[in-house]
Amino acid sequence: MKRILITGAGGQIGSWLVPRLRELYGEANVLATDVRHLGSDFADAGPFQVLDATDAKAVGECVMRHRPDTVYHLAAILSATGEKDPQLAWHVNMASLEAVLEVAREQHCAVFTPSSIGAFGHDTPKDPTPQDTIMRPATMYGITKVAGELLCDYYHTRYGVDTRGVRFPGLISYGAPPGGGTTDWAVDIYYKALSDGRYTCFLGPDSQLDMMYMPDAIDALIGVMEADADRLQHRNAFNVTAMQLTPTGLAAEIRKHIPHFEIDFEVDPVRQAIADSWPDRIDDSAAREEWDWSPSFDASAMTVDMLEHLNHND
Ligand code: VAH
Repeated sequence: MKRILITGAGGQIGSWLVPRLRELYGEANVLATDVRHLGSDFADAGPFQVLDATDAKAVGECVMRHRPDTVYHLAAILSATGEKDPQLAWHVNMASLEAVLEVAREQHCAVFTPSSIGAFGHDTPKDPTPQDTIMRPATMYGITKVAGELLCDYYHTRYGVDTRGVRFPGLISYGAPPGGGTTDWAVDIYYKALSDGRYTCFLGPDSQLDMMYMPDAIDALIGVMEADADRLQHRNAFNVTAMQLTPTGLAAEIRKHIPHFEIDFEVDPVRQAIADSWPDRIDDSAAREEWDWSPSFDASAMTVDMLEHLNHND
């Protein structure tokens, strides 16, 4: 039976991943941790511990107590927030990864670390963006993702640590709010469509980015970690995507259900510059070939499911 430790468990991904892993591996085997206390709902649902993932000693002590065989390391500062304090983003994203990799090396844990399409930059081919290509990101977040990919591959090659990761696109979900990313518009739009019938978008109308519905993202997180290691030509990290969306296109999808929905635009130059440096469409054929990646939700199915759950206040 697998034993799992998750850092950043209270974030947009973690709040979905923890219950899914507990269904799969048993509640007692999945220890959720986060730098802040997540309230009784979270803590009462299974093993939880406050953990600052940048504190190597605390991470080591937590691993020695819980004895996980796999660490899902989700704690990180995202792109837009990272640009407000780049030095903090570098510290949080890299000190925490170093702490996790070092204890994984000593205690023989497998490690999942999410990368992002934010690891690509202006010089990267935009459509399609290959699995193996130039990576010169324009944000501190992207720099930590490229450095993280290289560090994870190094720990695999040099020390044999089973490190794996995926480059996530923008992730769309209900429940825990997104955490200060450039793709947060694709989540906020659904909430505002229901509450106000309108949404003011911080990216321009035709800003196309890769996106994915959270149930597919969770399948990718678990799928890559359960893949047969002998099939993997890549490890850190795999391109994965499910759809390409623009604000105009997603608004049209929402209008199929809320006919009067209106969108307008107040472009945030910082987040627009970040989005402009990212791919239009990534090629995820390597993930499909090496571990059978295959998303289930397109924009239409995602919109039906999102509106249904939000209408029921999930
Ligand atoms: C961000 N949601 O916007 C994250 C993600 C591709 C975007 O990495 O920073």
